Amino acid sequence: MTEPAGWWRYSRLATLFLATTLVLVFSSCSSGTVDRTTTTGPLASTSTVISPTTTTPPVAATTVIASTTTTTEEPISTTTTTPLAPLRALRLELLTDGLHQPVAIASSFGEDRLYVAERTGIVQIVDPSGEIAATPLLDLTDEVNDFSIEQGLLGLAFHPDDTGPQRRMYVYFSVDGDDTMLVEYRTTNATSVDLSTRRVLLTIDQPAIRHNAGMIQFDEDRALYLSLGDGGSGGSNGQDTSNLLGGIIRIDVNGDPYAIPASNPFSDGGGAPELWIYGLRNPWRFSIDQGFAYVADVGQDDREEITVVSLEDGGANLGWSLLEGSLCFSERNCDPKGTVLPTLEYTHDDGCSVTGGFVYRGSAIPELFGHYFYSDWCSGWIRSFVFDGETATDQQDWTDQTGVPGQVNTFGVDNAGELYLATWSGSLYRFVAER
Ligand SMILES: [Ca+2]
Repeated sequence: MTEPAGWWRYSRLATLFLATTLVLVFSSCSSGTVDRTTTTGPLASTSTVISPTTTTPPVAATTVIASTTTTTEEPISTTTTTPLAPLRALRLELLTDGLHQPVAIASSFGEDRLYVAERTGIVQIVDPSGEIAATPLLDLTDEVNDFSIEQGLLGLAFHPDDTGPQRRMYVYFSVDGDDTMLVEYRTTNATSVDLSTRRVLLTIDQPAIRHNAGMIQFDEDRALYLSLGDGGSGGSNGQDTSNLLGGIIRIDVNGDPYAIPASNPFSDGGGAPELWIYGLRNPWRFSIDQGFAYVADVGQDDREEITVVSLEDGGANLGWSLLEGSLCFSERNCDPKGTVLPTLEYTHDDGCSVTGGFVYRGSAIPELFGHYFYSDWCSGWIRSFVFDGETATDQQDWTDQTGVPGQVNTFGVDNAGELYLATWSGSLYRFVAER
């Protein structure tokens, strides 16, 4: 991206998406390549690269269950370990470049198989080798409205409790009239959905075509969280707790059509009972890890931000549109008292649209255990930090090792906790170690 700095001030994300899309179209027509700008932002000068300085190499653990000859004793569990060679570099392994605008990655039905939501309304099945199944899991293209780049099928999650062939899955998408919906389906098996099980949980009145967010996650108590942008109408929905816009909602899907968790901050009044936190502009991607939500909120003119919020801190006000990051936005001399400031923020000299990822909890790269990964849609760098309960520590920029994969739409994890990302141009990558 080589536009002058002032360009951003008067742009909106949708305009950016459209403009960048046109750049992509034209560049692919003319040369077949995309000019990917690498970043030299503030982190670059201070970031460090993980070097294997530990004297005890990380190990890959495998558990062996020893059978016993009697039925009255518990099996004896022993653990054998295989030392791993030192991590030389973090790489992105291309699984496929055959997706179309992938926006969400979910897992269920066995390790490594991924379900990838494409913005136009299709849920593709991708096997561990990167092969895309000939028949998608779900095709909602007749219903999904993908007119604007911020509309379409935007969120996908499976219910973590379901282990049989009939599993509940949740999709969030735009429809005609520009409203958005949260809908539940049940699978018939790992490769098909019973469309007759469709159950509409929510229809959300949207004032405009932008800032629809749409990430769906479950916590350990099996509450469903859905991020909703402020609607893109320029109003103050972020600070208005009477509607669901500009917040993350938390609902219990075991209801008709859902129930309100008693711990929700407005379950007894004072705001929309579904609302969990508010003060958000366009929380496109967030994830939940060990009692915390990592909320990445796409900024307006100057700042991109990630705020780590305890799941026990319902009612937190993350500031928008009083604040953009830690800067006053709607008022020149604002009082940020009562808001939660970002755990991490960066300026638009360093990107334009944060893409939140996940905390790595896999076993293939133990050096990354506990590191939260994220990217920026315009710059394409790959960065991580470790949340220590209060601050973002151990901030690292991995781009020298991974390269810039493109415009990162989303991250995802498989059932084993291994990390993936998908780009606007349709590529799906797995994070792998070079040893
Ligand atoms: Ca904020």
